[in-house]
Amino acid sequence: MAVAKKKKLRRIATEEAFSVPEVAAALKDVARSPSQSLDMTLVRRIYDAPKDDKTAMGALLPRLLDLEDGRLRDMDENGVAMHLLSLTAPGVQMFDADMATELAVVANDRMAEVIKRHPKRFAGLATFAPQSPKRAAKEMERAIQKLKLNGFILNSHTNSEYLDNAKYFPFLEAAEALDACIYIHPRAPSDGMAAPFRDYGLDSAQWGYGIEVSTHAVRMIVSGVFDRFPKLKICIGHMGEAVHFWSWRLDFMNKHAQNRGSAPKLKLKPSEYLKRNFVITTSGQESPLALDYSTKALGVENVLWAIDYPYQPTTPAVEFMDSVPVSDAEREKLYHGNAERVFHIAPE
Ligand code: 1WB
Ligand code: MN
Repeated sequence: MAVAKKKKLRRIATEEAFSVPEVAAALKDVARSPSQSLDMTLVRRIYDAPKDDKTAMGALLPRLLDLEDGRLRDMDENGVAMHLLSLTAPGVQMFDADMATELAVVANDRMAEVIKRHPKRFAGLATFAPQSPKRAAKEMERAIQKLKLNGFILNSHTNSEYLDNAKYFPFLEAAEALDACIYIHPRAPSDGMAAPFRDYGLDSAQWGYGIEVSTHAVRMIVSGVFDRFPKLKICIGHMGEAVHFWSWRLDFMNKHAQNRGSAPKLKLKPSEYLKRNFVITTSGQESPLALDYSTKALGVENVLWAIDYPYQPTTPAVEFMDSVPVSDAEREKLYHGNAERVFHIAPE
């Protein structure tokens, strides 16, 4: 029996990837470039795959580009009401500033058209080009005010730099003023820490992605970004990339680092910024034990359901959230209530 018929729940999935032909073509050019970035392994496999590639990797690009056929069918078959769409990693962050800025507009326009055709099935996180922070802030305003999109996607570092860098403050200020959450999605670890991730398949989802984004989140916290932008909201996937598992030690050791002058003085403890400025999603991390820890550490209000389509299958993600031992009220929050609040999606 289809899950949809078993339980009537509004399932909003919050880390669901897509691409557009223009970005895919530009990434194919990146795949053929001499870049040493650790992302190249995946970029080559997905965007410059041999024509006869019948592996799961070979099937990814058509699924990323398909927004209204196979994707809607997959959602219907699994009782998924809505995908919160985001341009897939590495987004526009491997292009030069002008190209990245132009392609962000193209991707946002295309996504907004699809949402307009299916307003009950799709919402979307807007892309922007961090390479040009002032133009990024402009595109953010357009995305929220004109395209009515729901927040932003950032694929972690840009040219190995992180959001604690003051050059990025113009768009952090914009995101805060727009009351729009920035979802920090993984890409492969930045150049300076790439070496131990180059073998054993550690570059991407197995391990490198989590280390990259957790490091990004911790850099933002300990640098004082959230004292400067106290209302800024950041979302991180994969059950919070384990950052909140470190809460106690972060608090303890950050105090030491402050006292010896290695870290700036902060108004709050790291764990307090985690609760105030972050939400997490369950994308591709279907562990009841990790979910239980997360809701206890961060509050059930701060945990949102996600699939990680098309990189992870939908059915187990639905079975996971349908069956975890939480109350009905908590399941409603995890499945849709929190997503509606954080990403300004109209409740039904
Ligand atoms: C994978 C996962 C590859 C994600 C990706 O390429 C992204 C993977 C951009 O499982 O290999 C993802 O978004 O989680
Ligand atoms: Mn993902």
